[in-house]
Amino acid sequence: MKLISAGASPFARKVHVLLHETGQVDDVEVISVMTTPVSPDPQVLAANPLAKIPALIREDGPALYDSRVITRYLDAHGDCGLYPEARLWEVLTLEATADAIMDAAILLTYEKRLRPEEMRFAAWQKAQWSKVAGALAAIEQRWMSHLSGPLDMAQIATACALSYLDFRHDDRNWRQGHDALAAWYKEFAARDSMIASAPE
Ligand SMILES: N[C@@H](CCC(=O)N[C@@H](CS)C(=O)NCC(=O)O)C(=O)O
Repeated sequence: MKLISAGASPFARKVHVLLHETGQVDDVEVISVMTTPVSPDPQVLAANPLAKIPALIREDGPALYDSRVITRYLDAHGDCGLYPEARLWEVLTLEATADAIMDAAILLTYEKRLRPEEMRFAAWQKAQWSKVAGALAAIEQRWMSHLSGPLDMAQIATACALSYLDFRHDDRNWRQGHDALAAWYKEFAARDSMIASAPE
């Protein structure tokens, strides 16, 4: 299998952390690309019509895309149990919450790095950050006991989302008002899988 990826992508990092945690690193060759909405990489486009990473190229079927599809596939492939049946809907909902943090944070990154200064829209930026803030508050209030349970894909996604906030939006100080989540993340970030996949 080949994984189209980029070092800075939190969505791709979910896949890398899963591969490390489940001993599947050697099953996947990583193809690193640089892609943006305004300058899509041709290899990404060939694998995913939406031109987004990650994408997983398989020998026995069409390329898979959307990180949640890839992680679910690799979890099944390695029989890893990161989507446990007994907690499936909780895992999927928390993973979706973490992915939504990434979506809003990435849009803010594109706004800062790609959009010409005179075209930036402060109210829209504020709205994107309010999605991040709402998701952080919900996790802090409702999901801490889930986060401290056995390892699953929702925990991995949450850690990748928080790390991306540090990486690109450090100035927003996401830890403020989220003490429990910050403490949980500090511990999770020390895992070998997180260190091995840290953004470049
Ligand atoms: N829902 C997708 C989101 C993936 C995504 O937004 N990836 C970003 C990089 S972190 C990307 O490829 N952006 C290029 C674009 O939007 O055209 C997933 O979970 O894989």
